[in-house]
Amino acid sequence: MTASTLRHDWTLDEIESLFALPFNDLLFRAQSIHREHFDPNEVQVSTLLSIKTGACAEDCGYCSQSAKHDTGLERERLLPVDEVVAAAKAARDKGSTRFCMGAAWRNPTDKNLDKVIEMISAVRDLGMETCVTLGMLTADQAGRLRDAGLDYYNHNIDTSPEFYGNVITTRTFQDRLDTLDYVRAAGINVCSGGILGMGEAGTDRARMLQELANLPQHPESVPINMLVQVEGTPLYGSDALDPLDFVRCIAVARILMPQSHVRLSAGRTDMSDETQALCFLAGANSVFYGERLLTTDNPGADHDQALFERLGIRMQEAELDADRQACCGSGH
Ligand code: SAM
Ligand code: DTB
Ligand code: SF4
Repeated sequence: MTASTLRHDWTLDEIESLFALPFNDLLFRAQSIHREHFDPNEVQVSTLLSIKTGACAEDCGYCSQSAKHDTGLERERLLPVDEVVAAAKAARDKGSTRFCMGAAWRNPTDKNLDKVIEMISAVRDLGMETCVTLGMLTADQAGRLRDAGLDYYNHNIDTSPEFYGNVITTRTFQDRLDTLDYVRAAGINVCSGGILGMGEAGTDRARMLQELANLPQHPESVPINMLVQVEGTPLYGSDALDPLDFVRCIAVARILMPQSHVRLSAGRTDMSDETQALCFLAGANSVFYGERLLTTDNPGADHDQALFERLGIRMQEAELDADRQACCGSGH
């Protein structure tokens, strides 16, 4: 299948029919498509760092960092560049190839962006791929990030347009799409996905994937998060999702967006190794790696290395362009 045959016209009925397939049929189909486009035994690994923590003006119902929820999280100002570089080096030394820096902002100011651009340059110089997630951007800010050499911008649509207002009231679904447009137009790789287990219906999961798959270009990276329940957030106490429904969602994402990296993202500490193995079989080929996500725990690198070994999975090398290969090598 070439890029030109990728579909962007999936109907809700088609997607719901995929979800309704017997589990084995769905996984077989997803794994077959996965193998057409990727090495089935290779997983991309990214490491997260919260570069500005807490006191966020948005009210996202799942998030530990909203100023509107009392989660006991200690707020931190923007980290100094040398601390960010030290964390990136440590991640690189453990085999991570992409460093994702997250800030609890509704949107960055231009001054904020100057500092983040310094961080991007310094992390690039380590031979790592760079990703940032800073909230809403203007078209001009997206251009500045592109000029700084940023590889990926993460901005999740989080859920279906219909369920969105149940989770977030301080911005609209359309605001998210607008930022994704600016990022795409600037020529930065798009990382966009969502969260499962927030009390959404099956149709909302299908609608969320439909929105992602029917973007003019599929996001290069699609993080599928299982809600990490944080005490003090409105979504704390939501009914847990059946792990097999999570696996189904990964499989459908793989079928709809065959060339994208589908990331088994937050929530892995609450998943068995066997559930994670099923996610890889369903076509997940990326994870967050390292003991911390942004403010919550992730399985440690040792645990993941042992799991990869049990499954015969290799960690993917960084995909740097020729100039950066010459200057920085593979980063190891
Ligand atoms: N403030 C920026 C924004 O919202 O785009 C960037 C950081 S924000 C923490 C990045 C993404 O992490 C959110 O869009 C959401 O999908 C995911 N996320 C945040 N808290 C989560 C949680 N408790 N469980 C699962 N995913 C979560
Ligand atoms: C994404 O989809 N998940 C990551 C990343 N993109 C920025 C964040 C997960 C955050 C989980 C909760 C926390 O650690 O605060
Ligand atoms: Fe702020 Fe992002 Fe958390 Fe929403 S998800 S409260 S925008 S840090």
